[in-house]
Amino acid sequence: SGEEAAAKAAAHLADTEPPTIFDKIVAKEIPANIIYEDDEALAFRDIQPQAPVHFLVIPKKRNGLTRLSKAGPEHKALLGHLMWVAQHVAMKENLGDGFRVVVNDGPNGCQSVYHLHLHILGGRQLTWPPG
Ligand code: D5M
Repeated sequence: SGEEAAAKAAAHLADTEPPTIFDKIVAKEIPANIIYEDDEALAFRDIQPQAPVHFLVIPKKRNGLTRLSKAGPEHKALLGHLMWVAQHVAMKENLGDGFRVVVNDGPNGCQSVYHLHLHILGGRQLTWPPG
């Protein structure tokens, strides 16, 4: 039924994990070097830059997306938007010669902040494979 489907969707969206430092950045409770903002997304410079240009793109509302592997069909539009923001800001940051987009997921992916974020790295010749 429609009711069941709605309950299922709500359960999937339930965000039971504790808030992270990124919520404080979204709320402007702690400072960040914000380089892009719209209704759904925020981009700011990483405090531990791994390249001359290194910024993060996050959804303002985590909405259950502690990590990429929590994504459901209801997140598809937001995920697409974050990718669009990544390249849009990369172009504003003069990364026309290329850049890298990284999502670390979970312990094996070395994720440290459990609020989905895209890393965008550029401004130098990157190497492959990563560590
Ligand atoms: O990466 C989490 C990233 O978040 C890591 O590169 C440091 C960065 N970080 C952590 N705290 C801050 C603040 N306060 N401002 C800017 N950047 C921050 P992960 O993929 O989870 O390993």
